[in-house]
Amino acid sequence: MIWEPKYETMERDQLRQLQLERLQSTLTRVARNVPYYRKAFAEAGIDPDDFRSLSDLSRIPFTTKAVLRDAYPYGFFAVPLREVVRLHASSGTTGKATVVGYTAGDMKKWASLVARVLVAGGVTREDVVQIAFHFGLFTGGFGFQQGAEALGAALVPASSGNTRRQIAIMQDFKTSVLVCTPGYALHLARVMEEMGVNANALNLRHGLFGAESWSEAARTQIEDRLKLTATDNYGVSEVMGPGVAGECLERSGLHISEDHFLVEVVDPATGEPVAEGEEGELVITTLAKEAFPLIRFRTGDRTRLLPGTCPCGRTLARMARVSGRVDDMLILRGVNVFPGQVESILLEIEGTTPQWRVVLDSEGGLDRATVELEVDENFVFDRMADQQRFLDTVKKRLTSGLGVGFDVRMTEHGSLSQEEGGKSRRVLDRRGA
Ligand code: DLL
Repeated sequence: MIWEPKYETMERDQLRQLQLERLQSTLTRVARNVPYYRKAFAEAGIDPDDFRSLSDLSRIPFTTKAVLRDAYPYGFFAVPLREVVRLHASSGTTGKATVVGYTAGDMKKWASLVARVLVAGGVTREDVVQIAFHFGLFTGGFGFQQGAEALGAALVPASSGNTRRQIAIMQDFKTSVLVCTPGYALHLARVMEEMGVNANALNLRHGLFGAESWSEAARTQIEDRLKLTATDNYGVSEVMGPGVAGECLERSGLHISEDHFLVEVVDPATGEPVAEGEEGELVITTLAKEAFPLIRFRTGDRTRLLPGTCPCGRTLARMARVSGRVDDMLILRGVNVFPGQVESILLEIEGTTPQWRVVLDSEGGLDRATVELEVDENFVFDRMADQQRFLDTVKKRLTSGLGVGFDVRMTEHGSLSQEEGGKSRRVLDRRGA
């Protein structure tokens, strides 16, 4: 099923025309109402009325997270506060958060865009949807709540944490769809196993996971252990929250709601567009937001646009799964390493778990990277020598796969588990300490 076929299967030419019209009106609105854009357009000699083609966009400067932070809290709002009906904030792991606002019209559109993602992931109005994202300033919980309600599914706002209770709810309410971070899904699977709950006896059919990077290996583990079909969905609070892009059941790329978001992929170093289909930083311009429109927002996320059409019938372009952040890229002795690559290698090795992190230290001016990892509880080492062999294997695979040496250390079970329902922190950088 497709939630809004009129837009999700629109002819590409028509879609481009719609994007251009919406872009023109967004530019006019921000030039009038957001001082930062008024000034930036004036400096770049841009008159929104002269905007004739989507390619003119490249003349407009980028909007960065730093600029948004400087305008804290309301400097980028394009409507007066009295028209705002909801406020959220980006998770703000570095420094101050960014406050984002929504008008009543924005809320309606947001609900619809999340419903698109839910439907693409296999959800119907017959489903019982348990949302184990945090409900609060984070956009995950409330974003999915609105989407599930717009769709007409039975929504269970379980929120994050209290894992045993989540599992009891799943059993008693006959939850058929789980929505949370992939890290929390794995945590749920582990606690379920500890409790002796058989996933086959649950009603789970589909799982929609997002808000952090996860690998195909993590997907396989989630599917095997929770007995559901797992899809990836992507969003950014500054841009809206969840509902920006999501996989359909083909699971070959995330369909971007291009009638609402104009995307570019640029070289993070130069800001120039990459060649078609190449990986780079995703840049998003909102096309229909009223309270908090953004022009050429640099997400910091690495992805690429996929060629070809999708058999599901949607004509919306697809992006590859986010491979990592532009800014958590580790440079170790000149070699670029992304956390997603580390995870892919780790999870191919029997006995590893998705609970891991890289700790960076500086030793005599040289970077030292140590991968700390929790080993699967059921993976018992009979002899010390077996444990050493395991660690050596991990070390060898990381080194040959990534082209740079790593130390590997096992940590106590549970020591790296992320805060319940929260996002995992993959990198601990102690080099400057
Ligand atoms: O994480 C919005 C969201 C909520 C998306 C629920 C999906 C589901 P922020 O807290 O602002 O918003 O974090 C946005 O999270 O720039 C990415 O780096 C990362 N991210 C989000 N979805 C994915 C994904 C929400 N599917 C930041 N894969 C983004 C990889 C993701 N990274």
